[in-house]
Amino acid sequence: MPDAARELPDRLKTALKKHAERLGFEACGVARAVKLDAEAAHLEEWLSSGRHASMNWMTGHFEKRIDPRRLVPGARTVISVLHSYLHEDAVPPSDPTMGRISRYASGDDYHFVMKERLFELFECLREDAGAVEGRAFVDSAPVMDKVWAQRSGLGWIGKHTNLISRDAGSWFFIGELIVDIELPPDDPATDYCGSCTRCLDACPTDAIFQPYSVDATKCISYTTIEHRGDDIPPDMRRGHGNWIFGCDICQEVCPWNKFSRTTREPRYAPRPGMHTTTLEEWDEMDLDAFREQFRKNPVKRTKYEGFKRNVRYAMENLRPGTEGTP
Ligand code: B12
Ligand code: SF4
Ligand code: SF4
Repeated sequence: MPDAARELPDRLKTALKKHAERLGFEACGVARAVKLDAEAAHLEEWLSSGRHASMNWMTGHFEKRIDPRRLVPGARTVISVLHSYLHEDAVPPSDPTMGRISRYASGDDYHFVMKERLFELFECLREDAGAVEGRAFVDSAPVMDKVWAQRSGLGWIGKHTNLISRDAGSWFFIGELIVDIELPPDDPATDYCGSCTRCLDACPTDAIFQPYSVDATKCISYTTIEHRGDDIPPDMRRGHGNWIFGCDICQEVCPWNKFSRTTREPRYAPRPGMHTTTLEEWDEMDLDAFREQFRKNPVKRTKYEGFKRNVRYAMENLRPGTEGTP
């Protein structure tokens, strides 16, 4: 390939990373759009062991999930970005009479916010490169977000199974542009967990059943967000403590989060009351107030009944021995 032809993709990639920085992303990296073989085996094993619990949407579109070219015809490159949601006022309270809502759910729903930013990034790429076809994804389709970010050199998948960056910790969302032009790929990131086991030791429900594997049926994030119904076993409910939406424990104890970065996205700022409301106050919240508080916010995913159930479990945990009583 002549030098000039080789230089163009390099220049496009450098420009793309600058645009991403300016748009508020913590990092941006590039990988070749190929079939994921090793990861497909892990996914298959995870699904066949029932670790996905009731998330049956994880079983669909297997071929698309492990091959971006099946999802976006003509795909040649996966561009991954990290978007921090860490905010200094988003600290779930440790006082057991207060409800703990995961940091990621403090402000506006990332699906909308990040997608908008990704479209802006796509426009920048089109302005620089000319005709580019592709799609933007934010946890919105069968795409293995963490795998692509790892392959793009943005970080490694830690033993708690979240992606960790050496210079941005793990308090971020991941999104992608899958496009039909070729850009020079970045080197994949290496694993820096070493002999650490803090996340495995701290998980109150032993959901990280072996390093790099989470059993959703035991994960508080699953039981408080995705699980429908009031049939969560008592020992699992006790593990919730005062978490009423999601769980941040495995990331709170991770030493790499001392390198995390505060978000530059104003829409991720915590809404009033998110981290300062008592369980009793949450328990008194009626349906209209719930709709108002969590409009365009991740908490609405668990629905009013699920949220009230979570609050009730957390209140039972204040009075041990009462779980399961009506
Ligand atoms: C399903 C899902 C969940 C499920 C299952 C979690 C899980 N670990 O899979 C539940 C509801 C529990 C969940 C919880 C959370 N989630 Co979630 N979730 C997803 C989703 C939709 C798919 C993940 C997936 O593919 N799982 C399938 C299994 C097979 O993959 P895996 O556990 O990641 O395993 C990989 C490796 O660990 C490895 N592996 C697996 N087994 C083994 C075994 C061995 C021996 C080895 C060596 C390797 C290995 O291979 C797999 C593939 O590479 C992604 C979005 C997306 N589209 O990717 C978000 C996503 C992973 N979630 C996210 C977040 C923020 C969370 C929470 C932090 C939210 C919270 N605070 O409550 C928690 C974290 C819990 C945790 N410790 O994982 C972010 C993570 C951002 C980041 N920094 O990594 C994502 C990427 C969404 C996004 N776009 O930003 N989530
Ligand atoms: S999110 Fe909570 S319950 Fe799930 S693996 Fe991490 S520490 Fe365990
Ligand atoms: S707590 Fe330790 S083992 Fe767990 S993800 Fe962080 S560095 Fe890896």
